Amino acid sequence: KTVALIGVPLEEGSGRGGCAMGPAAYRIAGIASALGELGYAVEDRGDLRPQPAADLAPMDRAKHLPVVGAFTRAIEAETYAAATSGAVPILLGGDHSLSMGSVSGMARYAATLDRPLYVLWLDAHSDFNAPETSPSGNIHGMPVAFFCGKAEFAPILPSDRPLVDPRRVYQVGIRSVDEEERRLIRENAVNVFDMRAIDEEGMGSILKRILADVRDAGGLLHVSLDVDFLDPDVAPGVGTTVPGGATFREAHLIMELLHDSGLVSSLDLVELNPFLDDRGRSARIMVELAASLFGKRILDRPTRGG
Ligand code: DIR
Ligand code: MN
Ligand code: MN
Ligand code: MN
Repeated sequence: KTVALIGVPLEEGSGRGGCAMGPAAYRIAGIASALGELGYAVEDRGDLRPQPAADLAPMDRAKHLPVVGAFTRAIEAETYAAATSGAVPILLGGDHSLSMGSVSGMARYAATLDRPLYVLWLDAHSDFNAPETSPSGNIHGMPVAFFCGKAEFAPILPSDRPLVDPRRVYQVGIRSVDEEERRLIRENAVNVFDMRAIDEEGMGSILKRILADVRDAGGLLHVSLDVDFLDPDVAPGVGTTVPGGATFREAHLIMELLHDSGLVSSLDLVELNPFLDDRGRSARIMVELAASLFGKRILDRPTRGG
């Protein structure tokens, strides 16, 4: 089995500098050897470095659109190519606007298999703004609306591309939603599990329900992990920390359940800002979580219920 590392030194979607150093930090934190030790063939495809798209006019309400749009196109193509070659694409971000490309690429791949694409969005934020609703104009707050076809703010990708059904998007860890964005996620029936749901129901029980939905539908599952899903005490290396986040144990449990499910087709690691990190701690935690998702475990345990 092959995993393909795709570096995305993109920070223009986030409104501040630093995320462009993310791919380098993941490589220094040992992502390739961590996955290699688990028995995977690791294919590092290097970093994408597209020129800004000359055909995309700048927009006030979607900052740095020519850069983000050019990345979206390159990421979509590279993710699709990696998946088609039989590898599991792992996007090393870069800010969360990169998911416009990675999820769109996986949606195209899933369509060739005639299987539905599901998305597990692990984040403090819903990232369902459109340019008209965003209070910041930062595109990293818009990727879910984009790949669901609910924020077509420029001709970035072909208009007839496969979209993700928002009812197949599961958001876990949510604790910061903008006023207008709240209306959009409700209208579009996105599945949102906020921190209260996690506290009341438990992370394991929520994840098992989500995975059962994906399995029953014969779906592929794309996982998008934003560093700010984690509590700021666990992972400080991110520009948009929100108090009350997931613990390391909750995140680790998710990763092990994802591995056991065998459903994960692709992964984004996003929003790491090494400039804000504490001696590489957040980068190492993200690598540890990725390794758990790909099968690293503390103890062997008997498979329960097949
Ligand atoms: C806020 C912050 N909802 C915005 N979003 C994100 O600017 O749209 N922060 N994704 O990480
Ligand atoms: Mn995000
Ligand atoms: Mn976030
Ligand atoms: Mn582990």
